[in-house]
Amino acid sequence: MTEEQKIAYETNGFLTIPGALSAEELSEVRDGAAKAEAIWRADASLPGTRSATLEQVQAPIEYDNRLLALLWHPKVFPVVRELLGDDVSMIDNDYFITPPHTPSTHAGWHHDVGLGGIYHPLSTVMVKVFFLLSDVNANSGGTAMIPGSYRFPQNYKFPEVDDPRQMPGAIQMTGKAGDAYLFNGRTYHAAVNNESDNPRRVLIYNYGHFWMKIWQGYEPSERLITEAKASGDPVRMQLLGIGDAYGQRLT
Ligand SMILES: O=C(O)CCC(=O)C(=O)O
Repeated sequence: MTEEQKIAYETNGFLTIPGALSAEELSEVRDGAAKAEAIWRADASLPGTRSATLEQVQAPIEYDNRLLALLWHPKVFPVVRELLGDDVSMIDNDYFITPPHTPSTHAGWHHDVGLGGIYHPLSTVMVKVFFLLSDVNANSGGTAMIPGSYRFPQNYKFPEVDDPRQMPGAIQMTGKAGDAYLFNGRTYHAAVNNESDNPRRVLIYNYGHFWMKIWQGYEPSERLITEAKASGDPVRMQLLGIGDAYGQRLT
């Protein structure tokens, strides 16, 4: 990480990586996401949420290897590894499509992580990355965050609000397709309503430590495990949970 990135992350608990995907990568990833979406729409038994507030293609890495490879994207993954450490691993992954004119938010204010036995304000337990596949402005259903909230005392009581935008001190993550942002899973965040005429499209990759369980429903398929082992790539294997629970780390 650059000094600027370190200071921004330490201050806010989040970081933006403008232009994380080149134009060519964005085009490939959009193509992969469109294929995943088409398969998912054609078969209602495939996992994910289908509602007026969110369409969630669960575990997009199962649908297209271009979406899988974003897990170790060379501009983003090294930052995640630096933040979490060499025992970094995948916790879950999603493709979120927020429909235009949502009746309400799909995600009110929350922390992603609150595990027992850990004092979270001093810990980095999860880091979540968003890749924007569409331009996101302040009214197109993006993520809102409270800067610095990952360090707030564990028992801090945030105000309750009806609309996520009413939260005092909140900022909105906006950006262009191809940009990425990431945040410490303890950073207090929400999604705002999509008031625009266009769907918001984001790929989400959540990382934790190797000893943590992969979120239920996101355990990699036998196919992904077999292919990862055949690749011999230590990063790919570790990210998919292959290794010893308490000894596994990248060198
Ligand atoms: O859709 C968003 O921007 C927020 C999603 C969210 O709250 C989460 O992934 O935990």
